[in-house]
Amino acid sequence: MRVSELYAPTLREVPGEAEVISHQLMLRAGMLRKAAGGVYTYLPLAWRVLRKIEQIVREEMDAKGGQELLMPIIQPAEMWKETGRWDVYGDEMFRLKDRHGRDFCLGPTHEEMITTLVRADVRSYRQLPLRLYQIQNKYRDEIRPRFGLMRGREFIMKDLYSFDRDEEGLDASYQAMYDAYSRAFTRCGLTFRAVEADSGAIGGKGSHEFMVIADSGEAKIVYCSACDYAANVEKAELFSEENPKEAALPLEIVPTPGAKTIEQVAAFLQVDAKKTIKTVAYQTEKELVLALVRGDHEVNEIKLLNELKCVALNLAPQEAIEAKLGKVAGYIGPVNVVGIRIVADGSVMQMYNAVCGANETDKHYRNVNPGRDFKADIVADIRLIQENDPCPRCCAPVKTARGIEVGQVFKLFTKYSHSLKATFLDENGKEQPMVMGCYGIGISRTMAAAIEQNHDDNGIIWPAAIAPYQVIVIPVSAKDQSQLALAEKIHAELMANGIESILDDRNERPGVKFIDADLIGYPLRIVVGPKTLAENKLEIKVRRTGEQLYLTPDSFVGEIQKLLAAL
Ligand code: 9G3
Repeated sequence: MRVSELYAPTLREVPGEAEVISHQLMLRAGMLRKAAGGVYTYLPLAWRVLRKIEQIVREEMDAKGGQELLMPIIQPAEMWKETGRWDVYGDEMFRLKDRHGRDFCLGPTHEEMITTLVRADVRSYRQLPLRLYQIQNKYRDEIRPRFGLMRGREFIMKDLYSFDRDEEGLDASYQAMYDAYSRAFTRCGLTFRAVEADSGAIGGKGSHEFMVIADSGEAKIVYCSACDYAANVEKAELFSEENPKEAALPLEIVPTPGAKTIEQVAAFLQVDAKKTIKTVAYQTEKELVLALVRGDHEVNEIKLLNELKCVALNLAPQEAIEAKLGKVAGYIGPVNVVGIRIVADGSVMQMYNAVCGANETDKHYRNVNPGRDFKADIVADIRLIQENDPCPRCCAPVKTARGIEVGQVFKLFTKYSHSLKATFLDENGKEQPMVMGCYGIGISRTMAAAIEQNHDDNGIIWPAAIAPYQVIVIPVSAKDQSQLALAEKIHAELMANGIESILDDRNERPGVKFIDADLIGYPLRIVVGPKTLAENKLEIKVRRTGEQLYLTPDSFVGEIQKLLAAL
């Protein structure tokens, strides 16, 4: 390829709407152009990167028995109605009607599609396990598409679905995918961690998310400083913290004028926040509930939602609280509450002589002893893990980081095979539901994540395995025929040896060429200039390290291949 022919309109300025570096750099490097909010055209350089990521993923899927197919993007509503999900996903689902008025959606995911396909043809245990996957556009009408490809409304996903005869088979598929993901992201040159993730209503150890560690990541993860524990904060479990035993003192109500927040109450009553109970009122689709955590902790709303087995969970609006407890916002508490379910974090139930709201304005209770002064309908781990909390595996302090979710592996068990009646006959001719897993990789998001993790002030630094081209050859002056001729020769020899080279044959000042090469992020740069001819040496620059080295024009290919293998 020649830069003079390449469609990669680079920009000097950073477009205003781009908030994260990967979005800024893909626009500036002439890789991406926006068609609409969250909808992009991948220009040639980006498409070359995406195809490399896809190919790495394909190889790892195939190595684990994956069979690639391609399902429709447009999906009939009927199958979504069969699983009851047509009405669960509201505006996030792109819906349309055909000319006969029949309902369809643009596929946000393909559990319904793949299970409907397999149930028609798989009748016997002999046909299992099956691991079927596709690499295809997905559509989700995000309320606020942003961060470029990180949260788009159309994005490329590899989604694989496994069908096994039992949970043992599912565990094997899950492990196979877990390993394949680790290999694929390693080959893409990414630093990532697999973290335990919330598996929703299915619960259990049903899901891991693969996170590329980056400050711009939307996901918050915790990882242990001592063992290999790592989890999405939504999922991270916690011990109930024991407290030193105290004699239960008599309950008393005390005036706390204007002290509403934990900090205000703790200061007013001269107690540590750890001795207060934080009461938060939530509204589900069924009821108002009170969630209790220790004053220095936060409610983990995903855990609470899973405990309550509800579909919607929001902070209760003032009027809902008043209807049940009166005008006492800021002073609510669990003591003497009737007709409202109370969910308490385990650590609350270990407290002695605590402080909590008295359900009276400007009043709090002291010496509250859980069990004596109030009962909890549910006692569970509903608190949000925080930096330095004890690791649930080894008690060492946990650290927090932000991550970009690039992959997710998920045990579905019989969730879809049950609702869609995808069954097979076992050895004894008994009808059994297939046991499923689903496994997604955000291909386009992985490209963005690679940039988030590999860039500097001059632009992108591509890992060699996914770079749009591996080497750029730059004649210092394209007007100098001898320089251009030698550059052409070098370029041709690289290509002849299977190295993807691009030649910057533009009639531009060398500085402009160097700036563009650094912005686009080719791993290696070979400069052909006056010195090359006079002293018979090629100047090589390694983009990642800035290292400069010299090779002789008649034996450079081997060295270039060695350099690339390490990048
Ligand atoms: C929808 C819409 C958005 C969605 C879903 C359905 C997320 C939906 C979860 C998954 C689970 C796995 C296979 C690949 C890996 C992830 N957003 N999910 O089911 F209708 Cl509008 O997609 N699916």
